[in-house]
Amino acid sequence: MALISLRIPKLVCLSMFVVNAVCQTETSIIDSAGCVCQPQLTVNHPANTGGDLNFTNVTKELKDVKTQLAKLQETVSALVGSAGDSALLPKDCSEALAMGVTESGVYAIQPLDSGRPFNVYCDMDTDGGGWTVFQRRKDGSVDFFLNFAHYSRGFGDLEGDFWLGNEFLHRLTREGVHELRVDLSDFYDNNRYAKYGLFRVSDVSDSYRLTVRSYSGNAGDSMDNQNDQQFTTKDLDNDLRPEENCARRFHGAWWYKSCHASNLNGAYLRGSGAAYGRGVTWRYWHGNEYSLKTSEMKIRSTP
Ligand SMILES: [Ca+2]
Repeated sequence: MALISLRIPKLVCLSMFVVNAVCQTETSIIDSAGCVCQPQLTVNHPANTGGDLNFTNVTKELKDVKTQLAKLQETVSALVGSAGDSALLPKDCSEALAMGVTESGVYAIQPLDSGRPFNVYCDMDTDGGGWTVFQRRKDGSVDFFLNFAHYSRGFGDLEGDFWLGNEFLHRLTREGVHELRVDLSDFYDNNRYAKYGLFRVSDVSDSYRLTVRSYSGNAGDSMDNQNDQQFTTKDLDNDLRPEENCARRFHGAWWYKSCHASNLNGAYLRGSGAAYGRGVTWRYWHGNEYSLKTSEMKIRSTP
């Protein structure tokens, strides 16, 4: 006698009449709720007549199962899709903070534009938290003397020394008002900061021109000199110094004018005696011949 063996999951209702009903029993073929519940179903071949479940019925049940599986797959796909939906990501670290994230670290964000999400380091500890960090110098382990394309897309390690990328900076600051905070330390473990009420970076067609205004803090205003300047790298001279590239002269990449009062992407020269203006400098704290130990630049959207 030919047999067709059909394995179906226990306690799953497969009837087209009752969906998602709880089966009454594991042993009956069709229970009172109209469900097919038996874990292993043995069906007679049509040639062997008799019984309620003939081949036609089983074929119909199989079609129903197939339909329900397809629907289930659609539902699961939709759920997985929504779980990865960038619309659920915060637009920046300040929104992440508002959503309840209180630990500093790396998080995915999605600015309010059509671009892709990307990872940033959120500083949730300093000055109320919610800061999206875009630059860090910590130990000199990363070479910052790089070209325009590197600075556009960013480089380094978000947990260590890095530049997030001018394209991301533009995407983060194109809408709304953002403040800038610069945290600095020297090799005597002194800390200073500079804060600016307005910070914005234009797009690549304007060479990521900087807008920075409204200083407060205790490090001195060493960004004002760079306000309204385009970004200059060793391979793209956008500065106002004629016949010389400020990035090459001062071994950095910055919003040089002609040239700078700060050079936080400069060479990591470790403290005093650094070559004039070439180190990680902040003129109105330690002057141009002292290369700072650490630097962090971060932005936060303001309500
Ligand atoms: Ca020049």
